[in-house]
Amino acid sequence: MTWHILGAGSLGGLWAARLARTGLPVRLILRDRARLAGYRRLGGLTLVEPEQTSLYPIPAQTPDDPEPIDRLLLACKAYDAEEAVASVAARLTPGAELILLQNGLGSQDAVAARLPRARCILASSTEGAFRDDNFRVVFAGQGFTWLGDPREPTAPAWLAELHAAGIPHQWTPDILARLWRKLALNCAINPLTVLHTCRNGGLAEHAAEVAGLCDELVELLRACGQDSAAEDLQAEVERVIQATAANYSSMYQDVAHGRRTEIGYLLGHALAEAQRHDLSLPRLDELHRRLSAHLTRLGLPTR
Ligand code: KPL
Repeated sequence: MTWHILGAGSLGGLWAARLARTGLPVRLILRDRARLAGYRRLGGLTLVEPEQTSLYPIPAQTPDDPEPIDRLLLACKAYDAEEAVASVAARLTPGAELILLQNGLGSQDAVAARLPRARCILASSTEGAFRDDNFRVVFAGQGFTWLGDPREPTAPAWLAELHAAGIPHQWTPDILARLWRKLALNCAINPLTVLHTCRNGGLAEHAAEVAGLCDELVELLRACGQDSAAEDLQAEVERVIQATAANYSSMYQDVAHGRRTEIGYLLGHALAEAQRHDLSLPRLDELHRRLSAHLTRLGLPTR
């Protein structure tokens, strides 16, 4: 069965190249004809790895291509997910499967609500990759991808294809706990790196502020029934800060490049859930307010 991949950014490209070089059928879906023409001029997608750099001539198409889609990896930003899926909705076969590789929470429910007949598999990934040019992806760090479907615990047979392609992954019956845990880590780390203009490691100097946010995030996770995601959160946040001390967080990088952030699907989602549970979280509120003001000053969206 063909893998259609929508969103040829860093993670989409990383999956596409590894699946294609395993001999699996892969199609990239590119936004429009201009982008498709640019891709064809380059002759394919380049993946830069520590040991080798290779060009993969993966066939590509635009969203209006007539080819039916049975399996779609949606690898765009959270704020683009709904619109991206709408652009190919008419091509999805009955019972099509989607793998939603978005950060944070909120976009997955919005996509699933639009496609009640499709199976939506949620993914949470720590793989590191970035684009250093058009259709050129640099594999920056080993990571891991958790996959799961909150509505149907049976793992799909195509996980064997991920295994064959060397994509480190595991199926979990509790993907929401993984997504919530990652969301909490990102809420505790990413906004502060933007506001203090520092690498992740710089947050060691703001330990009390980080600890205060972790306390409120734990409260929130528990209120949302995510007790396992709440366990030892602060210790893990501190571990991640140490382990990724030299890195700039993804939100820091977005802001530094003048790109829209995923604030709405991280802090925004956390605070919307807090409100739904009548929970007052003053430190997270204040963080959201400061970050929003900062983004507004830079002319960037706050949602
Ligand atoms: O996921 C991350 C991000 O930057 O988005 C962390 C874990 C904070 C590492 O930088």
